[in-house]
Amino acid sequence: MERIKALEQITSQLDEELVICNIGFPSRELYQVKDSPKHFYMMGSMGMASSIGLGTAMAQERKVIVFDGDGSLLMNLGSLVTIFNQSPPNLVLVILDNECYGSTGNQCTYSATTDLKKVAEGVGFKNTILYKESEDKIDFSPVLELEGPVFVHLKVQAGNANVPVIPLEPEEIKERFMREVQGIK
Ligand SMILES: Cc1ncc(C[n+]2csc(CCOP(=O)(O)OP(=O)(O)O)c2C)c(N)n1
Ligand SMILES: [Mg+2]
Repeated sequence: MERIKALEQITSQLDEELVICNIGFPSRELYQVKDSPKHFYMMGSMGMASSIGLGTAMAQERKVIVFDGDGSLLMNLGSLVTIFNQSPPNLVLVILDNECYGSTGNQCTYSATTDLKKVAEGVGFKNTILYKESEDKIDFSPVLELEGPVFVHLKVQAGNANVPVIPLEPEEIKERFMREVQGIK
């Protein structure tokens, strides 16, 4: 499955959940398929989506879905250990694994040889789910019913959709997200 299709299918099954998305094309693709004040697009740093998701999950009760990349998770693997040990029941970490740094030209990561689901299990995650690249339908409801933290390993095709950059300033994204979390209209 293409990454944009995975994002489209999963977000169409979400309602009140907050979403934190990885830098680069994943955020651009998510913005293209669906924008919402419930979305926080991480436009600066690799590796930080999972940490921001952890903080957001711990600070309030709504469910938080993090879309992270294989490269970004590998850059900040310590975050996985912290997430497991803090164990927020409302956090779902979805790794969109295309086995490469897709947003910067498809340079290979090590996720073809290091199984990220097994890494999460080794860290201690009890609820881990794999969606293979060959799947063309994602039923996300079993994931949403599980107690967090949940680790979803979603293998996707390499390649980026032809989508424009997000026409919002980082400050705007942060401020509307904070208003949403605080329940301010
Ligand atoms: C700390 C840091 N290093 C490098 C970059 C440049 N960079 C932006 S996105 C990206 C690739 C991200 O790969 P991955 O997390 O696997 O996501 P994908 O684009 O493959 O979906 C890189 C290297 C950055 N923004 N921040
Ligand atoms: Mg990647």
